[in-house]
Amino acid sequence: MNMDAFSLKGKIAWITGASYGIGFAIAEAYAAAGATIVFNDINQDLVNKGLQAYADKGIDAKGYVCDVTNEEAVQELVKTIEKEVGVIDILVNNAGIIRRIPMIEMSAAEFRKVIDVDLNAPFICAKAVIPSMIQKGHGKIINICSMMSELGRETVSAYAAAKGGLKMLTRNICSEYGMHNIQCNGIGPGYIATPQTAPLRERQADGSRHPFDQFIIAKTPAARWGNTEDLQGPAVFLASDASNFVNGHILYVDGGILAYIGKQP
Ligand code: NAP
Ligand code: GCO
Repeated sequence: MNMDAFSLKGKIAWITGASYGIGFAIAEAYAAAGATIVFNDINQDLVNKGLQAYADKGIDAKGYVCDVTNEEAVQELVKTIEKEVGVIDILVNNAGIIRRIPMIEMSAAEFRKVIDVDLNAPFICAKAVIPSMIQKGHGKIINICSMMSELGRETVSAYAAAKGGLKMLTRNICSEYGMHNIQCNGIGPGYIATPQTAPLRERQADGSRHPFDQFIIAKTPAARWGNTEDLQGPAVFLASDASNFVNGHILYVDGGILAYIGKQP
């Protein structure tokens, strides 16, 4: 086997919401594999923060301000990227939010906001890049799913509904566009130490670990939270030619959580 199959040389990768966190780590890995990095975030301050962070890593990334829930803005952004950088080979739908509210206390507006960012936006971004991928004869779409694509838990009804839907959107893009040599797969991270999960890991007043922190340690065979670097290899694989016959798959990178009943208290 030629290991160049794992290379991303000559490819243009657009990672949404990638000023920091999981998106940034994936972009860093793609750059190391040879890709040109394009990212967006929701405001200029975050884009500037991201540009500096990429520059600090020696990555000449292109950053744009774009709210991925705004279809007109996304269509315009893709046209700009195609003019200024080139046709997008790899889309990572990473941008996401979570609102941890008991369902019966959550407003419909709050529920819709999570669905808008975590499910409607991946549809909008994939719809914007697929026509050029068809013309080019190949494409890779990677949707960042979640444990909540498979499991529920208290207070994350909107997020679980969105991420469950994102799993099926992934399978449907595979089904509808696989004939054009477009592979659409998902990555399902376990519990990863990023700003999004910081509230679940806060030390208690007495210095003890957050109860949820202890819970995740007991639920994970690896007995640790994931870090963003744990996602880099799987993300490169799904973006590379090495996965050209992998389609509609959700690759869980969870340290074994989904396989494990949990450590006896
Ligand atoms: P994060 O630290 O909160 O970063 C999310 C990024 O998306 C932020 O830069 C955020 O900008 C951006 N964003 C939010 N709404 C946006 C919009 N409308 N348009 C453009 N950008 C937007 O989250 P993360 O932990 O890195 O998670 C990244 C992805 O992985 C999310 O889809 C999340 O659901 C998923 N995930 C995370 C974990 C985990 O344990 N951390 C596990 C499984 C899946 P702002 O700073 O302005 O919000
Ligand atoms: C939560 C967490 C999770 C993680 C991730 C797990 O409140 O349960 O935020 O949802 O973010 O999605 O895969």
